[in-house]
Amino acid sequence: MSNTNYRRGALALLIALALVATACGSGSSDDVAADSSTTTTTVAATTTTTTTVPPTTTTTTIATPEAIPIEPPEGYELVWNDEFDGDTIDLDNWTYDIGGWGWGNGEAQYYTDRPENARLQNGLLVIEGRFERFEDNYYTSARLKTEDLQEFQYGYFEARIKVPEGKGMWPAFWMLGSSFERNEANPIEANWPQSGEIDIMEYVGREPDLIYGTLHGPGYAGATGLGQRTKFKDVATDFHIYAIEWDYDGIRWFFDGEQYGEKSRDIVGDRWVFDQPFFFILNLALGGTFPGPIGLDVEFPKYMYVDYVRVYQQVS
Ligand SMILES: [Ca+2]
Repeated sequence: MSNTNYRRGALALLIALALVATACGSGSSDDVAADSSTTTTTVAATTTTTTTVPPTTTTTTIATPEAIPIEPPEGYELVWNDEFDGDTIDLDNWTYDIGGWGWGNGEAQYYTDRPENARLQNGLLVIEGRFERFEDNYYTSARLKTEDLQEFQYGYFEARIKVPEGKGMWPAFWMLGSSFERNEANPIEANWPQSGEIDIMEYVGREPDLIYGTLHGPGYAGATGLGQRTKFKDVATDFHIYAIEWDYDGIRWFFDGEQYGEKSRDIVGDRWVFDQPFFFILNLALGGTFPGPIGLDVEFPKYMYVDYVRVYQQVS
């Protein structure tokens, strides 16, 4: 999910397209050239843009889905979970990534920590993608993480999630290595992918029947990540359980309890970086190089619902 290099080309393309759109949208550059015999101040006036963003609608959410009891896999026990049953997000478990710089992927949203974008309702974590002007962005959403709060090495990790459909939607349940560090002065710079990334689930609305599970590390990041995907019709119409089983030997991916992929440490030799604690990230990105542009027919707000996150580890 997190990435820098291979997506920069597309980001540059998006910026170029935006510049072209701005130039065309002003509808005045020709007029300026024709009417002005000098290059004086008329340009500033004609390039003023007005942007109308429709008001956001009142939020709605779905009812609590039928409960699934906590049931550790054979040989495992529950070591941590968040069922999202309270009134407010538990800040002993979660913190926020905040900002609108594209997150290395040309993403369109500004991530906030406002309840408009992330809250608990009906026993669910609700992440809401909104079409609204915020700072320099035209969309908002949320990205929650357990960094420095809940980090785990090895185990069986699962979340029950209902993803939103629609072109440009990019919900994800994933992990970064606890050694991950971002350069605050230049956030695109980080020690990724050396720090490692485990994508338990990625979903892009333009491929509505596909679920992606991927590893990123040194020499196998971004477009060359070690991935697999599984096909399931109408993924976005219901809750599903997305999980991995991770041990010293490798990582295996599950969709509703069925294994659909496996990556063993042997395939990358000493470039395997999955022997340290990792933290969780839950987010709904909007647009960007992996999902592509947000569809013109997409109706906001969009919701990603998470019923729980559960961590099991082997009984010692
Ligand atoms: Ca719940």
